[in-house]
Amino acid sequence: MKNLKKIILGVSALAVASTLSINAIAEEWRGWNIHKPGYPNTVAMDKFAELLKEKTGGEITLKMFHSGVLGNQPDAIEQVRVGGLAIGNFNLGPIGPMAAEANVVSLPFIFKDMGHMHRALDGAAGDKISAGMEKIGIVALAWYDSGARSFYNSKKPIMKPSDVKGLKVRVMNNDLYSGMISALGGNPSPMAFSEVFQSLKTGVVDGAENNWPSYESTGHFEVAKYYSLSQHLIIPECVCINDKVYNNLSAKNKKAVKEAARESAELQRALWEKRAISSRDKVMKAGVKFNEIPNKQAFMDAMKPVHTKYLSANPDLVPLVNLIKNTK
Ligand code: GTR
Repeated sequence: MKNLKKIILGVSALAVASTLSINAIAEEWRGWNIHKPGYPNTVAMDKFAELLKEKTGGEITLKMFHSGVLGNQPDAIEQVRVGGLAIGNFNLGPIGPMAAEANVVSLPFIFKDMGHMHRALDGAAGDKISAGMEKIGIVALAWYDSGARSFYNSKKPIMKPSDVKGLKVRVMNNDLYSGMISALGGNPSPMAFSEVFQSLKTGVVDGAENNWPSYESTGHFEVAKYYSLSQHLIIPECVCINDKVYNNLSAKNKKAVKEAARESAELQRALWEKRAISSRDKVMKAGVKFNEIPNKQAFMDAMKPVHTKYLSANPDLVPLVNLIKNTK
């Protein structure tokens, strides 16, 4: 009897040990992405999963969930923070309210153009932003592009700041964006990305703001025909991972994960450039009423109070803002 017990214990210990070693060598991660199939980020995140498997010799696999099926973006960010999800492709906009340093990219017109944003993110400012994100449990593995966001609406062309007056404009969840619309005299309406089409269609909101590919892929162009090239926000995106998941990896796998994310970012940026053009062409052909902004400085001046208010409430971020502004 005693011997039998010993044997049973021995066998179950062996079973536990082998499960542990299986867990140690094979990890399956879940990843969140808001975009549809074919969108540059979707293709690039699938590539990331493929490279991850290849570079870790199958030790890590990533199952991607696209089209926001795992929930809205602020919730998904929270899930990556607490480890309910391992990976997400996030826009820094909704990360900003949780990580102060990441929020500076949401100050309107802080970047002059895409080149300026890339140089800042790839340099010292990017390191400070990453460090701020690590404080909330998120490691940024690589940066994706998201173009420049401009206003669109169903009512009229926006040529000057006062044209926004009285318009109900959807924004992402971030007080800086609400402040930006209020500064122009509009009514900000924070709302999940997935709800915007219906809200535009039924007149719950008059307009929103986004880059060409999202304006096109969501079908917003069908229900909000005026696109006005304000380019007021250039917000980078990240391939983000839960810090514990990342820090528990072997040095070899950490390197593999970073490499896979960076290679996927190269692909995303190349696809982005093409998609920005093809999306613009597609919506133009569909009859979108497009206009340039004759005097962008007027928008910068009108949105200046957003910077002043934010930096007086967060004086410790002034050096980071200056670092970005002075990045050549
Ligand atoms: C897109 C971005 C998404 C999401 C969306 C939005 O450009 O890629 O992550 O932030 O905008 O407006 O909610």
